[in-house]
Amino acid sequence: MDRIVPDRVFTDAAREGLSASPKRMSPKWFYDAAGSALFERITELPEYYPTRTEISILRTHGEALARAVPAGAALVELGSGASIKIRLLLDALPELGAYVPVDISEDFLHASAAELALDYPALDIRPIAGDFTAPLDFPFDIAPRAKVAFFPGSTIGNLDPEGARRLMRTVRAWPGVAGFILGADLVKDETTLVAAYDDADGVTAEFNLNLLTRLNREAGANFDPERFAHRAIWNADAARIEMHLESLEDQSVQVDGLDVAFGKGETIHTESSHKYTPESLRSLAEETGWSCDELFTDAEMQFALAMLSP
Ligand code: AVJ
Repeated sequence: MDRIVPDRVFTDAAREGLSASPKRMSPKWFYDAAGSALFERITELPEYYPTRTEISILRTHGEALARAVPAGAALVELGSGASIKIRLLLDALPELGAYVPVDISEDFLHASAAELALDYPALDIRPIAGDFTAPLDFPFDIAPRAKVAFFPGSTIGNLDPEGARRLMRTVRAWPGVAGFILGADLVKDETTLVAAYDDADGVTAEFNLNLLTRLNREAGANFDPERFAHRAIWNADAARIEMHLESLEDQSVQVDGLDVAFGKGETIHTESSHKYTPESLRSLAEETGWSCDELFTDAEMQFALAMLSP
């Protein structure tokens, strides 16, 4: 069972989001076991450039990034998923005190931690299952240590500007905070952006539609995924890609006993993925009490990794 979130919390979020207008669900609900596995497939798609671009930046600048991590510190990764990128830093960090992966998908988190332990037997790995936008409960022996946050993948893009600032300030206030390595996807041409969220193989469509399957299983809903379609659009004013699930007909769905009516063409907004410019990323950092020591990008300026200090 990959439920760290009691069903009630998910069900209440569904009732609330599907009663709202426009209808919405937080993208954090994508990551049940099936959704986490689908996301890993997305990262390997030819159209989905962020993961491989960020990995190339990590390969090029891993040594410089590692220098921002004091000996004995805890490296805390927010939304650690399969814990793949961290390996590029770990190789340059023989004196790391602990690695603390934080992820909402509990089974996936523990499986990934176990796999990492096979390759790094001397590393103290201390997973925390949970939602990283809520205050983190560090284990007693981790709490007093120096900490560096690692938030790659542009997951910060899932937060609206207000939420992003809130998270930046929360991390800034961690006891012992010594740095922040932050990855963000950059604004670019619309064709490249839309293709990354609407791939030819339909993996992203499956990832989006999997939310309906999860609602059926965990929130007592009766969606027919065949009656919905995946949509990805670039909202230039808000500098974000939006994913929606569009109802292909007028229909009514039950969710935990609640009647939810859809008009044909009506959507559930399931994700926003905000894109930054080097300038907007620096401002986000500086407005929230960080100083930006380095901003590494790839040659095509597709993706940025910022090295911040308190
Ligand atoms: C995990 C939030 C970084 O926004 O690119 C990928 C999630 N959604 N394809 C992103 C996602 C659709 C991804 N993040």
